[in-house]
Amino acid sequence: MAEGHRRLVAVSNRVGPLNDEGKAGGLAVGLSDALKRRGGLWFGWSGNTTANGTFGEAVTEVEGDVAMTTIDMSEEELDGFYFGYANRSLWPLLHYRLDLAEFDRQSDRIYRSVNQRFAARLAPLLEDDDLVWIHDYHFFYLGSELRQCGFTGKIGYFLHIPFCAPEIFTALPASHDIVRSMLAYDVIGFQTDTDRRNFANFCVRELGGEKLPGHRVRVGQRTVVADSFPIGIDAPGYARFAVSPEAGEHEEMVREIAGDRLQIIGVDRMDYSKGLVERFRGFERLLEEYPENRGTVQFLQVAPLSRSELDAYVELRRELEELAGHINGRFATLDWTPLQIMTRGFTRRALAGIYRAARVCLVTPLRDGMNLVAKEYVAAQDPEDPGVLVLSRFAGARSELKDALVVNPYSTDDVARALQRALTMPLDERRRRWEQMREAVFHGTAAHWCDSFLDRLAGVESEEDGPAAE
Ligand code: GDG
Repeated sequence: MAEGHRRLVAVSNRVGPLNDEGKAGGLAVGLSDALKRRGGLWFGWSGNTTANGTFGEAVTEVEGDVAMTTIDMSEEELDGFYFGYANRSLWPLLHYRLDLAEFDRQSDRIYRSVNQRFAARLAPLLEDDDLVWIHDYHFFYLGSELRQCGFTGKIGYFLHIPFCAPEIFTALPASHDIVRSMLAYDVIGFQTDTDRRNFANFCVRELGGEKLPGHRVRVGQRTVVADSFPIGIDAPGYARFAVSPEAGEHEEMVREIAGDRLQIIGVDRMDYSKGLVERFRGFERLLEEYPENRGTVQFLQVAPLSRSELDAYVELRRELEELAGHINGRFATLDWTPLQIMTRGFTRRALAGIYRAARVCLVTPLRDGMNLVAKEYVAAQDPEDPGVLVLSRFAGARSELKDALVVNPYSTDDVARALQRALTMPLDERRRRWEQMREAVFHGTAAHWCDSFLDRLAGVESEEDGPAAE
């Protein structure tokens, strides 16, 4: 690691956990791995709100070489910043759901002020040769706010979710402010080439910028690197999880309950971007069009509740439960329930065992930055008898997992056909496809993602020859 001597300072909305247990999501797993290997500081929100309505002081806990510094925010800030701007405006917009995006100036104002306050608390903790790495759509303005506080060291930014087409992004009233402020970063990382291109095209078309060789973009006097760095998983670690005793118990349990039936699995936070309604309809179509599957397959959807404070998520849960009831009502027999949906989560090891027991994994988001479930499913398979991945063309993972069965998740027929093909695929074809995907997952690991981003950040010459042009 060329930049090994520099301290890593990672910033994300939620901080920790550092261990590999519990229900940590993709971002936490990738970052905790990086921090455990290199040491450093992890900065973010504590998960708590202050009783007295003020923004809290920074509190630090140290575990080994990693310091975790968190701050509280007020209820009003949480509401405007997190539930409001981040999850009612940015999340739907960046996932191409303009129909669900809400824009109001109050949450825009709070989002900016929370970014400013995070910067004010973080800046005094920074040293000039730190590598600061800011994560995700909660903190678009944080880099420029840190510059306002006088920090002149390297700052990188990684967007975990898609960067939508400029035609969509311009609907956001603050779209120009956001992209201009992003120019304060030295390296801006995206999951895929499509996201990187969308960002560069926005700079060209909306801000009069130009694309330069080496995946750089110039706007006015300011040049930044805007490139893709696809995130991965700790593949060897995950493969070990899948043969751990806890995984084994769960694998056994699923196999026992399934008996001779083939198991189909889906694992997603309950989020409208994951295409769950369309997926359930695809499963229903399978049972309609290919009746030989009635009584011989079963579908388990694990869907831990997420952001249940927001109406769109409450509505989604209602719709999914109703649809599951409808499908079961229509096809169930006394001894067979076709579809089961579970909103409780599992430990990571248990989940690895469940993946291993499933013949097919359905990963059919309508849009997804990457989708780590697809990679985990591949890593968890038994090499002698691997399952089949059905993958949306709109998941970032699609560009690496070329031997998945790729579907258009909006097409019920396409999903049903792919499911039928997956359920009837001969062992030699399953093995051949899985081996290609395994190769990709073991090549593009979380460690690789992290090192390639930080090497690029450490190596970049600052091309700050003045503020971005107006
Ligand atoms: C965002 C982007 C991008 C799920 N259920 C349980 C559980 N999970 C874990 C999975 C996986 C993680 O949550 C979900 O990661 P994804 O990548 O699939 O999706 P998002 O949460 O939307 O993540 C995404 C990611 O950031 C990283 O950049 O890939 O595109 O949207 O690790 O296993 N974990 C446990 N129990 C569960 O029930 N323990």
